[in-house]
Amino acid sequence: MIYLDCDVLVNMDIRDLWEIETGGNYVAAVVDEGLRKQKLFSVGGLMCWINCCKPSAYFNSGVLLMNLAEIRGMGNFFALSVEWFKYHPHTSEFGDQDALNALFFGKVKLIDSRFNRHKGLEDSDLSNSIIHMI
Ligand SMILES: [Mn+2]
Repeated sequence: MIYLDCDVLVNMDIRDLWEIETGGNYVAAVVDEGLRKQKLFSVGGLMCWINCCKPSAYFNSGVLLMNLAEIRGMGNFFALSVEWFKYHPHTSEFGDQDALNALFFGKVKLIDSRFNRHKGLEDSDLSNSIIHMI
């Protein structure tokens, strides 16, 4: 299943995303540039560890290719999400994105940045991309 935020513009053939092999992973997604640049021993980096995973593996949840068969194998995903929020009431900065990174950690396929390109990046080539506004 493909999930797209409401603030994305698909400026490419969506089949390029659909045809990516997720393998045994829960999801294929693009690394979150904002967090990837955080040093591990920075406030942002440590918060990332506390919430879910290492900054270099933290993905942006605005564009997802989800492997529903694998995800269903986790059990009751809704209950797992609620449980995660119960234990992270004060540290979660990015809400659902933190929860997804925590629950999918270790089974994420990171894909090319053209599948979730942020509009604000000056050096971004927006052709043949999925453009994400925020
Ligand atoms: Mn968005």
